[in-house]
Amino acid sequence: MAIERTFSIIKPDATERNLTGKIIDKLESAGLRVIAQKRIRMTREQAEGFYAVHKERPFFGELVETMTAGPVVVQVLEGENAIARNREVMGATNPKDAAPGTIRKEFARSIGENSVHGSDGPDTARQEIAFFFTEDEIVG
Ligand code: DAT
Ligand code: MG
Repeated sequence: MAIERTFSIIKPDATERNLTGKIIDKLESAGLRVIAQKRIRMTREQAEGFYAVHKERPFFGELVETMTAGPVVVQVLEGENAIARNREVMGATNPKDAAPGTIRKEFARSIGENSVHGSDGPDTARQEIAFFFTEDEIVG
């Protein structure tokens, strides 16, 4: 299995409840290494650009509000099969459907405030990493 990189966000609902460390523990325990990380406040423009693929969806306004409601922690994760592995440890988008032990099952408040983002494929992973990080900020 190839070593991959993926992009992750610890969302405002989680930073607000001081869950950053618990979430990182879940990621690291799943075999993912944090090779870049910073805590930022996402601007409205960044949130709209990052989630542009969803701009026609009925929840887009709520999504942008949620992502700009407080600080986020953006990360690059590296590991074997990192993209799928991260999606697995995150759990389903709706915490009601998330498997036991996943981040969203344990921590998410709702489908909108679901604690984490993770890239869904190799192309989005590359784009999303480049959206928030320069190469020199990534220490593999
Ligand atoms: P995921 O974050 O699991 O990749 P997605 O890409 O379909 O899910 O949606 C992006 C985010 O948008 C999701 O994490 C939370 C929000 N969202 C998705 N569906 C929603 C809904 N029906 N109501 C409110 N927010 C929603
Ligand atoms: Mg998605």
